[in-house]
Amino acid sequence: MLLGAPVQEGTRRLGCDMGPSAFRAAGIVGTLRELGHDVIDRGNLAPVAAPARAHSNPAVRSLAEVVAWTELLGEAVHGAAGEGMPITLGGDHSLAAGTLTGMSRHATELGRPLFVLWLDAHPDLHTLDSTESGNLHGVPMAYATGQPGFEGIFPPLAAPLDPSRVCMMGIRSVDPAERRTVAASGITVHDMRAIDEFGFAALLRTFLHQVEAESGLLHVSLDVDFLDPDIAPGVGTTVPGGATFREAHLVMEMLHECGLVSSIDLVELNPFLDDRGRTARLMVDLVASLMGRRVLDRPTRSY
Ligand code: EXY
Ligand code: MN
Ligand code: MN
Ligand code: MN
Repeated sequence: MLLGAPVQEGTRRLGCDMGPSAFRAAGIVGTLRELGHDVIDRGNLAPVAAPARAHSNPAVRSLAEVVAWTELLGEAVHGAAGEGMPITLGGDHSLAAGTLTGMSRHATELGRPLFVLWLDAHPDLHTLDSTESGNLHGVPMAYATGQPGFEGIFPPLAAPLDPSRVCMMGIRSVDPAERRTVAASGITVHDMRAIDEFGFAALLRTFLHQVEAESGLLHVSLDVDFLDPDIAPGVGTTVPGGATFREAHLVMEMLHECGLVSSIDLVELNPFLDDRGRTARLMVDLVASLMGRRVLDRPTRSY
């Protein structure tokens, strides 16, 4: 099920709210239907306006709007998860606070652990107190893993993510406060240095084996800036040295073959910065690989 989430409030750079339209213009519905999937496009969601709320950190901005999106997406993704695989079309990465709220509730109801694969140049691990930019697309993983300061502001999660069930890949831009959280939290963070040395396949295989061993649900959060800017310019937070075309497709192909993916976020696409839809089309192609497109028939396999 496709959920359009034109979330813009988590970043100052305008354009992410056009992301859902760009995914549709790049043919995401037809591409998935050609692979045999029964695709329901729920259209774009829109939260009711919320009264502005300040925070003791003066840099924090659009807090009320991001909280409203979190509540709305939590409900929508929880409902969609009961009917199939929610694919949330962003919108900036603050939307992951909502999708993870919904999937946390769904996994808890099923009595299964929730795992997250975070594909991003950034760990998005700032708290409301530590963020310097005040852009809330930099905080969703701090919220989802139960870091302090979100209580009473964001909706409570059915169960905070166990950091040992979070794997980040592609990381190459980490702020000092996030560096401290990474060191203290137990989240598995494979920065591009680790990827260079060990490769995506070996590191991902280890994580997927853990998900399978615990009969977990796997939520995949794919930030466009995970990819190298040379192949994906349509994003506001580019960082050189990202995943190549084939590395990204390999990750998606392995995710399909493991059969463990329960839900997906596609975030930070900014069509205003794109090059004639090139990034949008690449993201749709990556989703096709995640959803089973292959050059040759390959058996699914256990990890
Ligand atoms: N860590 C920086 C900040 O907090 O502003 C940059 C965050 C970029 C977040 C994008 C969504 O991945
Ligand atoms: Mn991100
Ligand atoms: Mn449910
Ligand atoms: Mn990012």
